[in-house]
Amino acid sequence: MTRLAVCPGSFDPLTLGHLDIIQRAAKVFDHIIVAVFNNQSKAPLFSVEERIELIEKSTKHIPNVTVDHSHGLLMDYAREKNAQAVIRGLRAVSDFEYEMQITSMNRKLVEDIETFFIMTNNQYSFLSSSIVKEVAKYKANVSDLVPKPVEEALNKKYR
Ligand code: COD
Repeated sequence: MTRLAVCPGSFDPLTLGHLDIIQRAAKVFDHIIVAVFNNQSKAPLFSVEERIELIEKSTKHIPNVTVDHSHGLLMDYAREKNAQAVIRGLRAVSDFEYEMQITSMNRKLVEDIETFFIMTNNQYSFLSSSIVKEVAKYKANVSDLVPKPVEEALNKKYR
């Protein structure tokens, strides 16, 4: 049986922290779908199409990763794709409460798709898309925070 996992997120934009989680998950599962969702509580900088393109460019070295998007519920999407798992990244204890709440609700919606948490590499534990956007806006160097295609896209946005 092919082990398929969905890696959901806003990815606005993809950071090296996200990429770290995707790479780790891709070693464990046969196939990973990185799925872009709009988080209703965040106003996006990049359109869904831009985010997909940036993730595709940044993950092209990982053969078992594909990129998709959805406007619906995560668990409906995961079930539709016949996924066995949802992957979430954890940076610090502060992520835990939010993730636990979401995971409990997702499990109530669909019982038999497990959520797996992967701890990020320590060097990315402070990193978030919001922090990256904040510093990029002031033209700081973000080359060690995001993949090259994202760095170029941020430079263009804030030129
Ligand atoms: N290191 C490791 N992991 C990281 C890092 C980092 N530096 N930064 C972020 N992550 C992890 C996050 O913890 C998360 O697991 C993933 O990477 C994506 O992060 P974000 O910030 O891009 O995405 P989120 O958390 O905004 O995504 C939330 C969703 C869009 C997935 C969520 O809102 C959702 O499922 N929406 C669909 C509607 C739905 O089903 N809602 C019901 C929920 S109960």
